[in-house]
Amino acid sequence: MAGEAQADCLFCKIVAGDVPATIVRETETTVAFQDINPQAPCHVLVIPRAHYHDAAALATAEPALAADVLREAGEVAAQCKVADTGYRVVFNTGTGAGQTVFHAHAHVLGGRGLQWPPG
Ligand code: IU
Repeated sequence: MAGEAQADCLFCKIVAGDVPATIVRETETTVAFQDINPQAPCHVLVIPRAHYHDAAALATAEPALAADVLREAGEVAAQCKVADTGYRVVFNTGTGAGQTVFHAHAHVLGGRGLQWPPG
């Protein structure tokens, strides 16, 4: 069923506490944790607790939950103290765009200059 935890999903395991992560914020519907391979001084992933393959699937099935993830991205940026200087929220979607973990997640990146267009 849509949104159900998947036994083979790394991020579902982080939500369940079965895989360790450095959690920086939690809400009833989301978890935010440090990316294990940070690409910026602030690099935090915000995920819905429920499992969706990618951001589009999440937004289609549960738009309010997608909004929770976006709101939390802003809270993370404030907590990282990058909200004023600027930060980026990225949803890699599909292997061609670099998605490697197929549980919807927002990358919150900040604390350094960010180039445009992204690579
Ligand atoms: P992507 O957009 O699917 O490529 O992002 C997945 C991210 O998950 C990537 O930045 C990894 O560094 C990160 N990550 C993690 O934080 N902890 C892990 O155990 C694994 C990946 I595997």
